[in-house]
Amino acid sequence: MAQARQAVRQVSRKREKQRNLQYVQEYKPVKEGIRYLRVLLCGPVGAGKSSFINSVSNVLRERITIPAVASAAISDKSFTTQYETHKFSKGRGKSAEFYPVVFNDIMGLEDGNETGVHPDDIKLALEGHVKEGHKFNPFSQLTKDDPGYNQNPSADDRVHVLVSVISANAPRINPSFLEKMRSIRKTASDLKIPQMAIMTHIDAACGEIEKDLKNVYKSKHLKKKIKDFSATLGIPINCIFPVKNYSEEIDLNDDVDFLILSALKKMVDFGDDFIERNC
Ligand SMILES: Nc1nc2c(ncn2[C@@H]2O[C@H](COP(=O)(O)OP(=O)(O)O)[C@@H](O)[C@H]2O)c(=O)[nH]1
Ligand SMILES: [Mg+2]
Repeated sequence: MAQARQAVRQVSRKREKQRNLQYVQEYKPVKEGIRYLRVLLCGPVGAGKSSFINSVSNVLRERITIPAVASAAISDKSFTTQYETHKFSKGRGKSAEFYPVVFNDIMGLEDGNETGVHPDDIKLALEGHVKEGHKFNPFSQLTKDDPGYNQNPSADDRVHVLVSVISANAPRINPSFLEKMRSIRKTASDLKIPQMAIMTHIDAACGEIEKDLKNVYKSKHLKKKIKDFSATLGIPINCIFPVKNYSEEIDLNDDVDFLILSALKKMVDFGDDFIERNC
């Protein structure tokens, strides 16, 4: 009996995954002049931002793809705070194009002004004022005369959804990170940009989840983590999505995909609402 119930659950999860996959693969912004729905991932070094972007690439393209962003050389890579848009190719050869959902990531929020991107620069990024390829300087903010400053951002240079990225395995959230994140979230709220969060490393944080990702909604430990995070950052619990990123896997896995897709679908929905109302 229990086995039969489990089998039914498994089938319905697979269906939901397939539905969400099709939904994000087929998504297109309907507003004229908007080619891209832009998601900005924001969080400390090592939280799993690059891995999430790679995971989205794997899920959308339905195979393990070569990482667009390497995470191995963490010491150098993480501090090259260049503003770069990550796109995912759709189709192959001559007919290749890009999915309309694109990602930027900004890191190093937790280390004071020595390595992190200044919150004011992140605010400029939200409004689309940061040009592609601009290298953030933690010691001096981007100004209007800078070549990296985009004077006239188009509607798709702007950020359409802000996602905080946090590791479930971090012992505590750094207070200086929290303060900066709050100030960025305030700006995003003023701009009416929708906000949500993903909690990564859920496998590393909880043995039960590591054994079976399907235990994600049963884990008391994770529930508490999400509740605490919601309280400190002020993001509602239902806008915090637990994910396990692809890191060492050789093949795709339905349970990993399921969580990535739940988060991704929400990003698309939130971003699309913003585009509809404000662009
Ligand atoms: N176990 C596990 N490892 C992860 C997860 N997400 C990222 N990692 C690993 O954590 C490290 C930092 O991730 P990375 O994506 O580079 O973080 P970033 O600095 O935020 O871009 C890398 O070694 C990843 O393989 C996850 O969900 N689970
Ligand atoms: Mg990274």
